[in-house]
Amino acid sequence: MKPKQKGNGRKAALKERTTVGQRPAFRPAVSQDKEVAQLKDSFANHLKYSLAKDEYSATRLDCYTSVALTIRDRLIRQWIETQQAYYKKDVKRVYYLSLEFLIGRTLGNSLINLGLLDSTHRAVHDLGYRMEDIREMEFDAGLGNGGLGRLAACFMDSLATLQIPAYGYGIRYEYGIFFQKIIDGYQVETADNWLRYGNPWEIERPEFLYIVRFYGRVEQHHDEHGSLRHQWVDTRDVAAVAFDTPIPGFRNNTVNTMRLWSAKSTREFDLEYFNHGDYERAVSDKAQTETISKVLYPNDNVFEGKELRLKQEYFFVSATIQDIIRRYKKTQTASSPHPFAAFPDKVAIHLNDTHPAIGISELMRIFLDIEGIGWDDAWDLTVRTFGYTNHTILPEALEKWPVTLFERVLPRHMQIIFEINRRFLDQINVRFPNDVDRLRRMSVIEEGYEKRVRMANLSIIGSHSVNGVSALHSDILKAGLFRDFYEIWPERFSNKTNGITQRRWLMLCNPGLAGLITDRIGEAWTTDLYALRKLRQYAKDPVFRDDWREVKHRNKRRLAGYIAEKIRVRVDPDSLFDCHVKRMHEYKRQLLNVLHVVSLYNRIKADPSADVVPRTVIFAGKAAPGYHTAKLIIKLINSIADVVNSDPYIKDLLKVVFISNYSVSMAAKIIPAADLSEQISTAGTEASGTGNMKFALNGALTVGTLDGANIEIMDEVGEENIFIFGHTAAEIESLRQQGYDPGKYYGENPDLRLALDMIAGGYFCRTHPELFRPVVDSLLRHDPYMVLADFAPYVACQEKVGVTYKDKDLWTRKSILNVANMGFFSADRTVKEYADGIWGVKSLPITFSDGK
Ligand code: D6G
Repeated sequence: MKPKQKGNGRKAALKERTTVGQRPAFRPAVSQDKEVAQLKDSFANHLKYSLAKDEYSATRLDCYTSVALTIRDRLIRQWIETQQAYYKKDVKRVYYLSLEFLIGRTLGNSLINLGLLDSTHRAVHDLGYRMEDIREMEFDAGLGNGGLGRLAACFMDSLATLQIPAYGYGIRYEYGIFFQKIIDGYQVETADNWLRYGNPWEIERPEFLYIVRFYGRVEQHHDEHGSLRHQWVDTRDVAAVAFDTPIPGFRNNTVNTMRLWSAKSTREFDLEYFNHGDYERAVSDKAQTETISKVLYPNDNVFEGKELRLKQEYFFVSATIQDIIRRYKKTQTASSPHPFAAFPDKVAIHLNDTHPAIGISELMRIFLDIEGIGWDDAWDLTVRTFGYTNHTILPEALEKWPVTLFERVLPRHMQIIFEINRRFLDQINVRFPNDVDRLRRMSVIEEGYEKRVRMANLSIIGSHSVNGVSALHSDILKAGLFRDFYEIWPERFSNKTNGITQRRWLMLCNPGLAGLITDRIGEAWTTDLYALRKLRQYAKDPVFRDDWREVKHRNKRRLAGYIAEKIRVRVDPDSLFDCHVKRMHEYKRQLLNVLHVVSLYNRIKADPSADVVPRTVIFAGKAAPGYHTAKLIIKLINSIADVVNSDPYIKDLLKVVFISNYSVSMAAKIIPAADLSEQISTAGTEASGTGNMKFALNGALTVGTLDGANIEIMDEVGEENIFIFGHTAAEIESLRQQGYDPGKYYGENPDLRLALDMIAGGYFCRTHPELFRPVVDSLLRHDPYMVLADFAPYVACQEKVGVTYKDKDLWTRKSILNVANMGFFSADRTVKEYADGIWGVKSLPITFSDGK
C-alpha cells in the first residue's frame, strides 16, 4: 500500500508541473515576484505602445505578440554583448549556410533558454490568459522540408548553448512549407502565409543590403601588369536585405544571429523603366525580381532543376559571402600586406548539403576578380575555408545543373568551375594516367546528351572536409558514391552522426517526463545528455516505473483528445500508440506499415477474439505536391482508416489515423505520446534520421531497420531494447545484384497476397475500385525499395512488439533504458565534433562588459 500512496502524491505533483511549467528559473537576478511584476509591466507597455491596444481591444494574437516582444527585449542586451565580444576577441566564426531552417515556434524555446518559463506563465496567468493558448497563436517558422532543415535548427540551438561564435545564413521565405489539409482523404496544399501577422522575433536590417547579380556576360582585358582580368557586365541585379533573428543559448548569456535574406528590386532597376515611361513594366518587373525569396521549394530528397531554385541558391550565397567579407574586413588592419592571408583562420563556411555549393565559385570569383588574388592562393584559401555535409545518396536528390542553364544565369561562375575542374582533372591524370573512366566519374561536369554540373563533386573538390551524417551513411559515401574521392583524399572524410537538441525535444515538448527525470537525477542532462545514464538504476524501480507510465499515459490522453477534436476518431489511450510520422516518401516505406495494418485487420476480422494487442496506428507527413505516388499513399492510408475505424468487428483493437499538417509543433504533440517509433526505411537509404532520436528520447521503443542512425541507436540502447528487422544494406545490395523479384514474395506469403489483392481490388475504395491498383502494380513489378522482401520479417517483429507491450513492466523498463542511453544523440555532441574536427572554432563565454 505504501508505495502506491506515495505514488499518488507524486502524481499530483507531476500533474501540477505540466500545467505550471518548468522548475524555477536557473539564476534569478531578481526575486521571482519582482520578475513577474516586471514582465507584466513590459507586456502592458508593448500592448499599448508597440501595438496601440488596450485590455478592451486586445486580441489573443496581440497578447502573444506583446509576450514575444517582452521576451525579445530580454534577449537584446545579451545579443549586443555577444556580438561585441566576438569583435573584441577577434574570434574565428563559423557560418552555417543552409537553404532550410525548420525552426518551428520560438516563444517556448526562448523562455526555457532564458529561464523565464515559470515567471512568464505566472505573468500571463495573472493577466487572465492561458499560456497554452498564447503559445498556440505563434505560426511555425516552417522554412524547411524535413530532416535537413530541422537539423540546421537544432544546430543553431546547440551552437549558442556551446557558446560558439556562429551564424546561420539562409533565405527568409515569404511562404514556408505549405499547409496540408486532408479533404476526402486527399492531401490539399494551401499557402503558408506565416508572416501575415508579422514576426516579432526578427529585426530588419536595411543597412545590410547587398546587390546580387545574375545573367549578363563576361568581358576580358589585360591589366597594367599584363594579367588577364575578367569583368562580369550587363547583369540584372537584385538586392538582398537582411533580417536577423536572435538565437539564445541555454541560460548562458550567448545570443547568436540567424540572418535570413529577403529579395528586393534595386532602385536602378526600377528607374530604368520609369525613365522610359513604362510604369507598368517597372512594377511587374519589381514583383518578378522579388519572387526569389517568395517560396520554399517543397521537395524533400528530390532535385528539381528549376531556374528560380538556382537563383535562390546563388542569391543567398552571394549576399552571405559579401556579408562575411564585410565582417572579416572590419577586423583587419588596413596596413596588413596580405589582407586575406588569415581568412581561413577567422572564417569557416559550412555547406549544409550542396545547395550553397556555388559559394565555392563565388568566393573564388571575389578573390580573383575583385580582390586581385592569384589563382593558387585564392584556391588554397577557399578550400581551407569550406566544409561540406552530404545528406543523401539517393540519385534523384543529387544536384546536377544543366551547363546551359548555369552558364546563362551565372556566366562567370561557370568559367571558374570549368577552370577548377580542368586543374583538378590534370592532377588526377598525373596520378592515374590514361584512366578515362576515372576522369569521367570524378569530373565536375557530367558528359552526355546534356552536360551537367555535379554540385557534389564541386563540393568535395572545393572543401577540406566532407562528412556523412551517420556511421553507415559515411561508410557508404566512402565505399560507394564518393569512392574515387576517398581514394585520393582519405583525410578529408569523416562521420558526424546527427543529433537533436534535448532542450526542445524533451524539456520543452515533454515537461512531464522532463520534470520526472529532473526530480530523480537533477538537471545536468539539459546540457550534458549523457547524464541520463543515471536513470538506468531506476529502470527496475516499480515506483519510478509507475510514474513513468503515468506521464506517458497523460501525454497519450492529450493526443487522443486532439485526435478526437480534429479528426473525429476516438482512440483508446491504453492502446499501443504506433507512430509513423515523417515526410511521405517511398523509401521511408509508409507502405510497409500499411501492409502490416491490413494484415492485422484481416487477422482480427478472421478471429475477433484473436490475442492481438490493441493498437492505434498514427501517420502524419507531407508529400511533395508533385509526388503523385506519395499523395496516393496518403489517400490509401485515409481510405484504410475509414474502413478499419468504422468496422464493428474491429472494435478498439485497431484504429488508424492520419494527422494532417505535420510540422515542428505537431511533432512536439505527437512524439511525447508515442509508444512505438516506426523507422522502417530500406536499409542504405536514410542517411541518418533524427525523428528516430526524438522518439527514443521521449521513451518510445523503435521498430526499425538497420539503416542510418538506427544502427547507432541499437548500439547505445542494446539489441534487447529495440525491435530490429529486415534486410541489411549489404543484403539489399546483393538482392539487387541478383535481380530482385518481388513476385516471389507475393507468391509465397498468403497474408501479403491477401493484403495486396484487397488494396488492388478496391476493398478500401468501393467508389473507385481501381484507385490504388497502380500502387500494387508498382510493388509487384519493381518494388525499388524492397517492401515485399521485408514484409514477413516486419510482421514477425511487430508480433514481438505486441507481446512485449502486454508486459507493462517489461515495456516500461525498456522505455526507461532507451531514454537513459540517448546521451550520444544530443546535437551538442554533434556540434562539438564539427567545431573541433572541421571548423576549428572555440567557445567564448560571454560576460557583461559592465560586470553585471
Ligand atoms: C545582429 C546583432 C546586433 C549586431 C548586428 C550586426 O543583428 O547586435 O549589431 O548583428 O553585426 P555584424 O553583422 O556587423 O557583425
